[in-house]
Amino acid sequence: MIAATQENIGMLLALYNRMVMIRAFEESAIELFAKGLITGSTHPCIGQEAIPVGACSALEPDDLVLATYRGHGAAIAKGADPRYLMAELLTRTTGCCKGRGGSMHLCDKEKGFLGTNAIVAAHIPIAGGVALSCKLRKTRQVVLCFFGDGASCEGEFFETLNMSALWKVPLVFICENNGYAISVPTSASQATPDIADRARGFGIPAVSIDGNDVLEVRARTSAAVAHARQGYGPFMIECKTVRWERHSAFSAGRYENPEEAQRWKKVDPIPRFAQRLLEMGATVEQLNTEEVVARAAIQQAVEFAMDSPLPEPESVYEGIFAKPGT
Ligand SMILES: Cc1ncc(C[n+]2csc(CCOP(=O)(O)OP(=O)(O)O)c2C)c(N)n1
Ligand SMILES: [Mg+2]
Repeated sequence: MIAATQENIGMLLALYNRMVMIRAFEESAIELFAKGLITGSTHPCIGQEAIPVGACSALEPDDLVLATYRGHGAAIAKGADPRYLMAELLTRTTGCCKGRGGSMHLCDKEKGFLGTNAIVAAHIPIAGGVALSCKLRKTRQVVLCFFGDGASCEGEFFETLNMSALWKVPLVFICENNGYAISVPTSASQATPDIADRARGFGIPAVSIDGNDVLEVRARTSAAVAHARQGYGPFMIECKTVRWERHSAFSAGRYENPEEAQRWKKVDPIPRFAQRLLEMGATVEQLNTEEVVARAAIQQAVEFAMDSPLPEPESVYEGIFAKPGT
């Protein structure tokens, strides 16, 4: 329980700002995709903002994060500049990966954001390796790995659970259980209702929580991060949430039932947190100010990206291969 002091309200308003910023970023991404300005695909995390914001707010700045292709929000929550992220979505030279990655491959090493990945579950063993490196080098950093319910059916997930538990690496698994893998509901792919049970099977402590409650996500992640930092090994938090109206900005993965497509709105974490903030003593003006500031930052990010050049065709191999010896 967080006391309603002015200092705490300031911190909570900053979380609210981040959630609105992510929402605005995703709304812009959908708009730009519809205009044909984003090539490939883009996977909004609309309705799931409480998870990256709550979880990343429990980290120290030098802790490390890996996420999925639905990871724009995780990148923003870890502190990556939305201008460079938006420029990456539009494959501009100013993008965080110089326009080589696009929407599904965002990275900001300076901010400890080690990347999103288009291959389902492929980043989970990478996160295990990063956590092992932190342990061997005694850096005291903790690694946070976001992944979906669909990814939790992949062998790489189980292998990483096993080895990370065996080697007690400082890794926190954050499952974003949004109930669907494209068009497959978890009821058709999971034998048990809680994905957290799988971690327990490997001796990893795990909890299933309401992923649309940003303060719950923050509190649980803080405890898990402390556990990992103290050398007790991995921890898993299953955040139950509801996916937005389709899998990606493409029409693929739409819910067949139109009512289901709107289900996320009933549990939207942003108005829910706004209500909580008002009850804790924040004012409507304060919330409005955060909203205006967050949306203006994304408007600037879009303008920055649109004004940035596309890479020259002859630069196609630049920044792709490591130079020998580096
Ligand atoms: C190894 C692999 N298999 C299949 C795909 C195609 N694919 C892309 S997203 C996705 C669903 C993943 O669902 P989930 O892990 O629940 O994440 P969500 O999209 O719900 O965030 C699939 C099967 C892929 N990208 N990689
Ligand atoms: Mg899913």
